[in-house]
Amino acid sequence: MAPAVPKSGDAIFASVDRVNSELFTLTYGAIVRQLITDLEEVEEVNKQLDQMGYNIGVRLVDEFLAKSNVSRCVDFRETAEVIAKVGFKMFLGVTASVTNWDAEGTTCSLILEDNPLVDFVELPDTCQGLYYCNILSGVVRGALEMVSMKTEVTWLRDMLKGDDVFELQVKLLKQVPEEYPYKDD
Ligand code: MYR
Repeated sequence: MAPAVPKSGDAIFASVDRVNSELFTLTYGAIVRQLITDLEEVEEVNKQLDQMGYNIGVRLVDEFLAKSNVSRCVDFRETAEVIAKVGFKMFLGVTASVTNWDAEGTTCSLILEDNPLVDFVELPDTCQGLYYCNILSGVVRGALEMVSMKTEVTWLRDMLKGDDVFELQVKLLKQVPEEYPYKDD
């Protein structure tokens, strides 16, 4: 029998297309607000949001691979484009652009000009250290780990802190091919 309560975070990313996007945004806001109340320190809230996102990402990647039909990417550059154009579109309803590559092709930035998570949101002065969208960095990290890529994912720009866009830096730390779930044939 299906559990009465979904595992941590599952409901949040239950395909945006099937959920009214305002309800999605307000539900996420309510979760963040509750975490602030419960944990008190914004650093702890940041960690918790990241962990929730990670838990979602490791589960969501199966749905992504099944629905998107993307084939195995040849390199991290292609993976980044897939996340930005297909993954974000599928689960967040918006696309990102990929920029700021380093010379090695292992670090880039995903730029979001539009982010439905922050509609109606304004950070009070007491929450300036909050990475409100930290769930997204966790989702990307968790999903990539399931396709063999250990990454570090960091917010560099945040519209809630006055920046013109959201910039999520994704740094490839290590690839572990044996954990890759595809079968090559
Ligand atoms: C590959 O590199 O072989 C293809 C694997 C691409 C993994 C894409 C993971 C999707 C992440 C979705 C992020 C959604 C954020 C809202």
